[in-house]
Amino acid sequence: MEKTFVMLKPGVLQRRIAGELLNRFERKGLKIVALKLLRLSREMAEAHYAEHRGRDFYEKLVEYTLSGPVIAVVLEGEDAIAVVRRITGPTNLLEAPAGTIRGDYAARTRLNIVHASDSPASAEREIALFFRPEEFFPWEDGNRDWF
Ligand code: FUP
Repeated sequence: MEKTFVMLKPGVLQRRIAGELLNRFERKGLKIVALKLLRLSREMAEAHYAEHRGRDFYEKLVEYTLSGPVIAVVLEGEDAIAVVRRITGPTNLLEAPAGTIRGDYAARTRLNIVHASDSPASAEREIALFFRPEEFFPWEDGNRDWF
């Protein structure tokens, strides 16, 4: 099953919408297999956004990412990478339709409140940057009949 990485950026906790956003992924049927609250180090934020180093928005983007704790999540499901990107919406806030996370909540592209992997290679890299193998908890749907 495909895995993808999601980071709920500092604006999510500040706006008290962490539960609401996690619910969007869960109600679609994606499985949470790793999750933690953490504050990034500058090294980690720079490694995460390495591809953007040198762009005019880079420093402010890193600053925003460091401005408070983030929630890091690994989600699992069929075509999880594409499904999650549909739920988060496009990077450019003017293109993000209502009903997507960015369309509903992002007021500026640079503050687009959520990150989601955009390819299998970036999912693998980002998951490895944020999680150690022992922080994964795969589980089965065996208890479904109980509720
Ligand atoms: P995404 O994969 O959708 O997060 O998009 P990118 O990796 O292209 O961008 C990472 C972050 O850089 C975005 F969350 C916001 C910021 N960004 C800008 O501020 N301006 C831009 O033109 C592009 C990206």
